[in-house]
Amino acid sequence: MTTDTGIALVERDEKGVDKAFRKDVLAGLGQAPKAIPARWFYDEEGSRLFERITQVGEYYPTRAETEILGSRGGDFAELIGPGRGVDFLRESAAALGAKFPGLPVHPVEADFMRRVSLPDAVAALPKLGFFPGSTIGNMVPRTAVDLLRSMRATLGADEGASPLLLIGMDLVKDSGVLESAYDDAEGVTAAFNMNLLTRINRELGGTIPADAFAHEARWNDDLARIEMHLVATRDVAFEVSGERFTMQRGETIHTENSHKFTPRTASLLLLAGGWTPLERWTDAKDQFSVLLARATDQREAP
Ligand code: AVJ
Repeated sequence: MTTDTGIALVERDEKGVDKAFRKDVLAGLGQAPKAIPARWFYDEEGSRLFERITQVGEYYPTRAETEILGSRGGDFAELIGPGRGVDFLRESAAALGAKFPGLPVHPVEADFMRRVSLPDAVAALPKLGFFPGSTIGNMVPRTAVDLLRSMRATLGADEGASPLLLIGMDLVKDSGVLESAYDDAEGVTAAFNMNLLTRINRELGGTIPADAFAHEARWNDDLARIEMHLVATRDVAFEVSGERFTMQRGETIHTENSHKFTPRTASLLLLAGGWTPLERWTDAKDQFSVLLARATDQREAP
């Protein structure tokens, strides 16, 4: 992968190992409790499994968000107005170009956790950021605030017309519904979680016995989030990149957080990140929300 500036996004060592992956896995397995960032789920197989998750019956977020986006086009158009540049992922660029021949598409591949420099073609346009899927929920609040702030910078807040942000945020609901959404009967989410071990074994020369681990989705009520863990079902020892690790039965590797919001916590998170909520929409069953926000101007006085 390269960025728009041609700088390699993935740094590899002489053996072709992704250095950041190895660093995160070794650090994560070396700490207590063990935890590995969720971004490493998405190798080719993980991305394919995530696509399947969006289609299983219990995983409601994608359907609920798609319902909102499909039914509220008129509201968005009215509030957003014409003439804002939109940025898209490269994978969807060709498809979008074919579907909307009149829409110029400028794909940029970059790490969105940092300020991204946008193509010159959209430099002068007022911007609308679009961040669907409740991906913001994968971050702990501190990191989510950092991301919201870097989005302000990417979209040119404090440099002319204030940018807008259309963002999907999943809602707190019955914990049984949430746990099923992250532990579907068909086992697709379990396969998605377990694939991380396969990836570690393949890419980092790991010897983790997959049969010693089970997928678990837990609702953490204090922090309002679903946690995904890989639970050791027996005492286990293994190596990764030549380093040895042991786990006791019942010990877990924490692999993902998916925070859920109420209208107030969603609003507070956006405000903390420098965005003022303007409007909020939900699907018919009130499962998921999409919010429109405007970059808040800096001010010292109340
Ligand atoms: C794409 C990150 C929003 O947290 O719901 C789905 C990922 N993990 N099932 C989510 C995911 C397990 C998903 N996000």
